[in-house]
Amino acid sequence: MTDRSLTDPAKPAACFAAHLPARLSVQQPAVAYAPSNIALAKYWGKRDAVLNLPLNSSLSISLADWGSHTRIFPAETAYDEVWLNGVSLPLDSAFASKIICFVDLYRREQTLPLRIETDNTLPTAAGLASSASGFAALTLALDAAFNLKLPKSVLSMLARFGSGSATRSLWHGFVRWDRGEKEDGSDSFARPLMLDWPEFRIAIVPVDTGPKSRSSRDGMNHTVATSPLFKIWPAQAEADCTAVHTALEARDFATLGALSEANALALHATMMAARPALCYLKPQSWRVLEQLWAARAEGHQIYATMDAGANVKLLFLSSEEVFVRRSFANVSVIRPFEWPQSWLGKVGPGGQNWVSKQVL
Ligand code: 2P0
Repeated sequence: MTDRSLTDPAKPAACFAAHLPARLSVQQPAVAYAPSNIALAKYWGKRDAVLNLPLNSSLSISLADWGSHTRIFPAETAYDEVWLNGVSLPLDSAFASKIICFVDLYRREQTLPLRIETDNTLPTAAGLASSASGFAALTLALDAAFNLKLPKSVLSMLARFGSGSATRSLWHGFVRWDRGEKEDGSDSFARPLMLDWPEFRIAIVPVDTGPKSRSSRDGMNHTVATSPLFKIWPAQAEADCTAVHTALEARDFATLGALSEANALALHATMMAARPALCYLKPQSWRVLEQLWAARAEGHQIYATMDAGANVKLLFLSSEEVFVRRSFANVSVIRPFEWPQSWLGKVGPGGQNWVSKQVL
């Protein structure tokens, strides 16, 4: 499968045009924040690479104050400027090109040079990818800068063109991205689950914090194209997503943890069966899993999930936090339902948490 999601202009352009005014102007400098997220039921494989539509639904937990802040201003020159963590990037760098391709989907033929600054709060040592929070924050900031006031469901759909996992980073807490059925992707966006679980914890056990050997997008496309095990993935992944959602609603942590771990291991099995094999996990990842399984055999309710990288994420409730901090080296514990109110804005009704986009 070729990846043309940002280079084949026709279908994405139609999708953006359906929600944008004919002409845009930067109404105001804008700033936005979006959290990163970890999927408990994973997205892996596309049913349409151009529209970046997933083969299966997925469900994630957002990482509170681990995420991306993005600021947008009119550029002072005729050219875009892209800054990452305080450093100005060459426009032909991979990061800047992706950002500019995404912003061009909004601008279409208009000349509207922007200065786009992103600061990630994700600790580099945690080895987490920032594309989910980065594209979600960019989508929110563009909405504010162009004064579009689009509904969150539409923002989630637009963020999908930057990165699939970004669809889920527009809210705090648990978020579900429905794969959708329509060919044009207009029903493929995420929604927050009205579910607070203050005791829920996620921890990152860093194994390899360097750059990935292969991007998730490449790895995903390679797995779909060559792995004989991938045939069973879409149906199993959809069933896992439904079951994870049900376990969450029942606050059944043991079932939720077991399902999430099985779903992640099945994902890695499809990759390992690809030809040639794709193995993101390292010997140290397996050692962490062995340690976790030994702890579980002794009664600790701790489960694991892994993404397109070697790091292991632990899922547990607050009653295990002391044990996890004591047992796993260099672990970072995240409390997904706690974040600094001062800069994240309002908390919505029913305990639902809204990412704010703040206008300067
Ligand atoms: C997920 N991952 O659900 C899965 C699990 C990685 C493993 O979404 O091609 O960067 O930009 O849509 O979102 C990472 O893939 O891929 C991802 P694109 P993305 O979190």
